[in-house]
Amino acid sequence: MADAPVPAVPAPLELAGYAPVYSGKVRDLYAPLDPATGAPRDDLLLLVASDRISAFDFVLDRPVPDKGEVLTRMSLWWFEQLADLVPNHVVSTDVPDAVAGRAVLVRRLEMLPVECVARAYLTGGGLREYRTDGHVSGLRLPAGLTDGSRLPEPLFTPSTKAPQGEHDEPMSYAAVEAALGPELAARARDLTTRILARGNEIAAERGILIADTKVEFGLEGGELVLADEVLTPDSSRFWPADQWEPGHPQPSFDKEFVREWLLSPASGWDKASGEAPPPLPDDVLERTRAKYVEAYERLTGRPFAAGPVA
Ligand code: PZK
Repeated sequence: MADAPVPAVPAPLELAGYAPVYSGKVRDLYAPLDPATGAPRDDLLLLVASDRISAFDFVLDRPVPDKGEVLTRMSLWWFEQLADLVPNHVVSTDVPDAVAGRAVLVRRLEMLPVECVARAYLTGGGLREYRTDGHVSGLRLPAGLTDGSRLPEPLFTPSTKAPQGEHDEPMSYAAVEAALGPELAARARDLTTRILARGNEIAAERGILIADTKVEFGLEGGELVLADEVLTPDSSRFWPADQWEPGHPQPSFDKEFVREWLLSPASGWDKASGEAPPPLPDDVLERTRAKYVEAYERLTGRPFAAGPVA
């Protein structure tokens, strides 16, 4: 018998009263069904964070317990911290029991066709651009910066929204203006950099640096509304502040144990093989869960407790 095709992502959960709309690598979107007609509503979405984790561009086989809840709560907390800067899409955290604590009902917005990225520290793709010609996203930077250097101020480094499985490509600011119009482009740029600056003002006092972040905006009545998850370790690079040392790649606050184990002889995995990584052992999953919880508790000053959002 022929093998069944291996799905890229698991089938989304069956949720009574909701229809699946879209599944990403680690999150799923549903539309609530109108109880009167049974038809999907076009004004609301249920955003569900799973416990899935990715590393080296693979979604790993085993979930990290409570990851979806920790990231959902962290994002909700950031929305509150940012509420004076930008409105957000949140409607309610009253969600089905099966996804309690890790789902949010949101307004369905017209999403911008641009990935809004800001960088406060130089690494990754920004560092590669800098090494090529001293510019990042068309902006000239001082000489002598290295991997992990703090930038004079957060930079807006937008990218294209690539189809799933492909990598986003850097986008010039002129291309953002062409896509959005100059007024909206300037507003998106200002908000994106201010969100990261505010994030770092808060996080640095609590031992976490946020190197860069990707935010999603939608439009409502011509105004930008902050959507999706914000300032989580899945949308941002979190670094432990006490280990920050420019000149080499910084350890990841959340994924360090995962990457370390996958690259160690214990995993038996060869990153260069193109093969999927093996399942993580229990202790690596447990220590990784503890890092997500630690990030949440340090940032918010609140103890993490699984269950419905109060
Ligand atoms: C929306 N995504 C990304 C998130 C996924 C994919 N408020 C909104 N209105 C309209 N669209 C979106 C949102 C939000 N947030 C977000 N794609 C569309 C995404 C989570 C799971 F599968």
